[in-house]
Amino acid sequence: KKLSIIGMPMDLGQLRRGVDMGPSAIRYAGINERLHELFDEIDDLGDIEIGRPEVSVDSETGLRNLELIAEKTKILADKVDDVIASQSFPLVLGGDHSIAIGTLAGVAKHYHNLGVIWYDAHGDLNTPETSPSGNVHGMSLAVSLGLGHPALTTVGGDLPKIKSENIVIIGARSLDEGERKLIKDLGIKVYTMHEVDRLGMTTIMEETINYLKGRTDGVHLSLDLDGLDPNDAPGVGTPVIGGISYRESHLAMEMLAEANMITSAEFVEVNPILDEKNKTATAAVALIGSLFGEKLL
Ligand code: DIR
Ligand code: MN
Ligand code: MN
Ligand code: MN
Repeated sequence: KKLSIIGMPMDLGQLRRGVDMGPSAIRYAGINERLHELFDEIDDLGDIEIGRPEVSVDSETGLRNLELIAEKTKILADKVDDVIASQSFPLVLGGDHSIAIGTLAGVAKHYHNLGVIWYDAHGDLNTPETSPSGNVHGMSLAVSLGLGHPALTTVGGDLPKIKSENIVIIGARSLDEGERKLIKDLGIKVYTMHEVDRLGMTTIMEETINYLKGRTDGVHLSLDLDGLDPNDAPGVGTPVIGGISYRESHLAMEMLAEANMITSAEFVEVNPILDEKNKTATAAVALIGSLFGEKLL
C-alpha cells in the first residue's frame, strides 16, 4: 500500500490570504509520523508551484483569478493522474477548495463512475451566473459536473468529471439560492446539519456507503475543514456556526476506513493565519489517520 502526498498551496479561489500555508500547517502537525505505520511507502511529492501572482478579475464574468486557477489546477490534475497510474493513493492538501477542480479532473480519468463525498458547510455548486462572490472555491463541485466557465470545466478534458447521482454532500448549512435550485433540479443527495442532528452520523455514513457502493467504481473524499464546527476547526476562511463535531467527523472517517471504499482524498481550506495554535491542521491530521484505518487498539 502506497500513499502519495501532494501539497496544493493555492489561495486564488477566495479572498482570505493564508490558506496557501495549509499544506505546511498540515505537515507541521505531523502527517508523516501519523501515517507511516499505515502504509508500506509514503511519498511526499512536495508542493505544486503557485508563486505570488497578482489578483486579476475576469472582465466578462467577474470571476477572480480565473486563468491562473485553470492553469494551476491543470498541473494538479496531471500529477494526481500520474500518482494513480503508479498504483499509489493520492492525498491532496489544500489550499482553498478550488483545487478540487484539478483533483477531480485527475482522478476522473481512472473511473467510469466516480463517487464523491463532499464534506462541507457549503455546496460549492455556484456558477458564474449564481455566484454571489465571484470566488471560484464556491464553484468547484459545479465545475466538476461540467457546469460553469469553460476555462474551468475543460481542465483535464472536456467531459463532466462526475455525475450528479454519484455525489453525496454532508454537513451543508450555508447554501446560496442558485445552489439550492441546482440541488433540487439535479436531485443531488445532501445530508444537511438537520439530518446530522436527526439521524446521527452513524446512519448517515451507513446510508452514504450503501448508496455509493452500488453505483460507483471509486470514491473521492473532498473534505473542507469548514464542514466541522468552528469550535473544532477555527482556522478556515468561511466559518459557519453549528457544524459537524470533531467526534462525529472521526466516526465518519472510521466508517469510511471500515468500508474500504475511498480511493482518493483531499483536505482543504486549512488557514493557519486564522487558526488557534494549529488546531485545524491538527484536526485534519487526526481525521486523515482515521480515514486510513488508524486504531487505538
Ligand atoms: C459562497 C461561499 N457559497 C460562495 N462558499 C464557500 O462564495 O460561493 N465555500 N465558502 O467553501
Ligand atoms: Mn509511529
Ligand atoms: Mn468547500
Ligand atoms: Mn466550505
